[in-house]
Amino acid sequence: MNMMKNIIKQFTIEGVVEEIRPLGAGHINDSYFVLTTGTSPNYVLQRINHSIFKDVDALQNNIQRVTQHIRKKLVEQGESDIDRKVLTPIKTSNGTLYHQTPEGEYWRVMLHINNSKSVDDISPELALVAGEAFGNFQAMLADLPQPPLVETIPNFHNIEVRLEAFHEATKQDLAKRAEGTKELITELKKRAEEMCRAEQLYREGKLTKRINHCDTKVNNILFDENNKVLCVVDLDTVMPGFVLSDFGDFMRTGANNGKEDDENLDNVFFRMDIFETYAKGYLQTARDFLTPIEVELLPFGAKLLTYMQAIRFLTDYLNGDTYYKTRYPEHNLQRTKAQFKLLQSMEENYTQMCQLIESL
Ligand code: GN1
Ligand code: MG
Repeated sequence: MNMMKNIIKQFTIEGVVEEIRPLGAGHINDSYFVLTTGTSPNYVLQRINHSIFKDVDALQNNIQRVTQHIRKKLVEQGESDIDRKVLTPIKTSNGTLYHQTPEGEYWRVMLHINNSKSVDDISPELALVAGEAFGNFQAMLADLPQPPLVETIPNFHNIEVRLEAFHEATKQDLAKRAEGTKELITELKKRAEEMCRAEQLYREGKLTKRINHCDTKVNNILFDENNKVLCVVDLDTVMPGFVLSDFGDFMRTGANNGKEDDENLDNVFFRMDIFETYAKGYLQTARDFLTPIEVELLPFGAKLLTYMQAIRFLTDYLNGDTYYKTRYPEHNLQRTKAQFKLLQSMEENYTQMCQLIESL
């Protein structure tokens, strides 16, 4: 606590810090809520996971460019209450976007968005506005001036690279867990070729890359008291990619009836009602820039991102849990099982999903 009070002092914040407490449930960075006295703004303090985000400078620079660009758009649109509609990074007294401690830790601060909430259980009505919000996010960033954003994690959503890492993990079997997961490994390998379709289309010049959020989990949208979307958060992975990523990752989280790591797999199945309204909302704000093939591939995107997440969780399990924070020894395995169950449920609904997109 004292250590964190010292860190927050490095940043140009207003007011007097009253309390610092843990915040949120991210798997990568550590987040804290910084409460100040009186009417001064509150803040979010984060320790950046530097073993995952190796180039913190580039990371913070991306976020600065993205938030400034969105802010400019909001001003032009005559929006009010802009500090609640886009993240505001806070600089250190040296003018830098992060603070490095003598121990080599990296910390950053942003304004906390007051009276906001994230939801894990979404309704069709919320899915509609969430779809609009993520479509709008892509639309606003479509004309971000050059140079391109840095890939903060190279090949982040490249399934071919993820599969290589997976195959390597099954071979090396560092944690001696391959035998116990044989069936899952076989099931996932069966689908590998199909899942490389987007990368293949990209190589053939038929599918383009745009700026994506690349972590459109349902809880990365903040809503206000009246369930209006305020803002998209967690901008660490905003980078060029397929729009399938953002559409798919929302489906993976928002349209899952269960939890990402649900211990009861009966809870885990794909919700067509969420798919339908999210797709409607998304197409409303994104239709202008999407190409026909991007639209056609949206249902595939849902499968792809769910599959990719299963591969990533299982790879981490096989490697001995070095990437994701885990709460118990088999956590990554449970996550894999839940993602795989969701994938199977999407497979069952696939024809219907495609028909729906066509009808929209
Ligand atoms: C990680 O930390 P969080 O929850 O924002 C991960 C995402 C995964 C997600 C799975 C940088 O996101 O890619 O989809 O966990 N972020 C990184 O819940 O790897
Ligand atoms: Mg994230």
